[in-house]
Amino acid sequence: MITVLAGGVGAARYLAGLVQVVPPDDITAVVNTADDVWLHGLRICPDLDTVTYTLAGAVDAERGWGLAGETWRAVEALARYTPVAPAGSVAGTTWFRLGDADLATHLYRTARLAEGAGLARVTAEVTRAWGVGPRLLPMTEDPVETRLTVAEEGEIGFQEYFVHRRHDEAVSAVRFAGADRSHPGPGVLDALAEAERVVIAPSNPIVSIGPVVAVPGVSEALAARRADVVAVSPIVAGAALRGPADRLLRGLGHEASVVGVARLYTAVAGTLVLDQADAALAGDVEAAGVRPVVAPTVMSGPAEAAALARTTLVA
Ligand code: FO1
Repeated sequence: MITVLAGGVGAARYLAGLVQVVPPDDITAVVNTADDVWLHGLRICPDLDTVTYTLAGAVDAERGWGLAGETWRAVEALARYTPVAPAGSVAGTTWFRLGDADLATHLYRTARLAEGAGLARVTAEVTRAWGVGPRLLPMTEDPVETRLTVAEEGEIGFQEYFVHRRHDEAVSAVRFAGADRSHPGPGVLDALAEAERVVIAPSNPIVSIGPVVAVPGVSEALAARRADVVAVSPIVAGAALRGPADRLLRGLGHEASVVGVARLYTAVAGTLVLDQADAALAGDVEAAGVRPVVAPTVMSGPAEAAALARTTLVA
């Protein structure tokens, strides 16, 4: 079994490569849930859904999230109510766009949670409905929420930062509210202990992998078998391939480079796969206490994703 620590788009693409080289039912992904939101009375789990839709071959490939061929009639109809919603109400929120077909996933999940099912069980049902082979485990079933401190207002929620403000704001602190009281989701610690290899996907180390590692017991489980843990840098030539990872790293006082990533992962990963563009920094990664493996990491298509997956298996 291979266990993968996963955020959203980068992890989903890596997993789509991994299923080409390993039997899908040998793969477990432990997925970030600190991006989750309750909106319109619905529980939305963006990273779980991004991974599910990608592995099902149903994702909108250009956006990287949501469903291909999606329509937006519900959210467009909701816009009628936005002007009448009183100050402080989120009922008329349309900046977080829920597609018509995607809504079905949130409806099903929310109804099952209301019936008393845990998120791990509901996730297994959702992935089964989509014919997804790998097992997706929520990092926790407890509420954990990424909160970011921005210059003027103080703390804001993750989707407010990421979607509403287009991650275009300086962040001086990040915390995972509730993480200290949370418990690993069902199966998570076993998946970390029993895997032949644990891969930290090329996801944002601060806001995607950070929350997973902040769940009590996870960093200890990784540290206990650090030699079998291989991380993939999401930073290539000093920049994130998508999203705000480079700016977040700098804002929080880290180096926005493979060396900064290596320093963050030193306690939990024995090996870091870095792109050929960063080959000159391999010595500095080694000096940070992580064994560097230089290989192509940019997943421009399915063949490149499969090649990266192969690299992480032999690294
Ligand atoms: N990302 C956006 O940039 N804009 C959106 O309106 C948006 C809606 C959305 C709805 C459901 C879902 O599962 C994901 C959605 N995302 C949207 C992506 C999401 O914000 C990010 O994928 C993650 O939270 C970061 O990993």
